[in-house]
Amino acid sequence: MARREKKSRPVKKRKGAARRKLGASRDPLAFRAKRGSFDIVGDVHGCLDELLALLEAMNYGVERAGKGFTVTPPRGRTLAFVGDLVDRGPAAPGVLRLVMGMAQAGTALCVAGNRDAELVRVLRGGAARVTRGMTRTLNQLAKEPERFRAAVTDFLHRLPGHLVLDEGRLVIAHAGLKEELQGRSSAEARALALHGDLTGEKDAQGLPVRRAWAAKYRGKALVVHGHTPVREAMWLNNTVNLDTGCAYGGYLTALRYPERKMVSIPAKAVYYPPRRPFPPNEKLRQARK
Ligand SMILES: [Mn+2]
Repeated sequence: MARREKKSRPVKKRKGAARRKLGASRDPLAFRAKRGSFDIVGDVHGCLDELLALLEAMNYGVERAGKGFTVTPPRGRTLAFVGDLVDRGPAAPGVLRLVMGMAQAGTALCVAGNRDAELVRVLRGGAARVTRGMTRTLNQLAKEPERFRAAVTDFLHRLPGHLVLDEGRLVIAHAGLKEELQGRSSAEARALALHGDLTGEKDAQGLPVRRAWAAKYRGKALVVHGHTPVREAMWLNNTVNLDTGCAYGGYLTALRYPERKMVSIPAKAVYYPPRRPFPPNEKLRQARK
């Protein structure tokens, strides 16, 4: 496991400061006191071109630095990701370089998606079967140096299951998270945040059936999530789904918080065929009742 960053990190005297580095712990409360403005990006799935266009549309400064990027957010803003950086799309290593670089610089936060966790399992040789979308990511990573794969494994493994931000007013979790589990570090909270509330059944397309947590959500914190592709960003109670299926030829979407403004970039191509058409939002809403 790559531990390089530990050696070079200066020791800070301020109490609790060490916790504020993403990856220092999986504590979902490590950034609870972080105020300011966030730009929260939905499931990227290796769609680097769209991510760069999205950053440009939000006035982030982006410079290429070798194989990576130096990204400068507009003053007072922090980028955040709902997870699923990898799988399916054309340029997972580039996406990882960008996010890892920003996390290291303290300009981006990220929570783990189920596909990110799956990639860690695969890279460690622990996955039972590898999907077609993940094979694509693995082929891309095979062209990278071993130390980059090690750094990716380490970075993704250390991602928190969810994050509480803005003094508890904002929660970011890949598949969302009910109020009782927000701020909890338990295995249950992590499993729900990464995979959703699975019933154990499969639908007609062979995809797992999930319980509709958002329809019942009455929590005070705004929960920003992804995981289930929808045609356009979907608000439901105090939750919002930002997975607009970029890898499937949809859009890459960000929520600007606290403004609650959406920014979307259309996918340049259908990178991966969807297993089922995205349901129109109205239908999805009715199905959740
Ligand atoms: Mn997902």
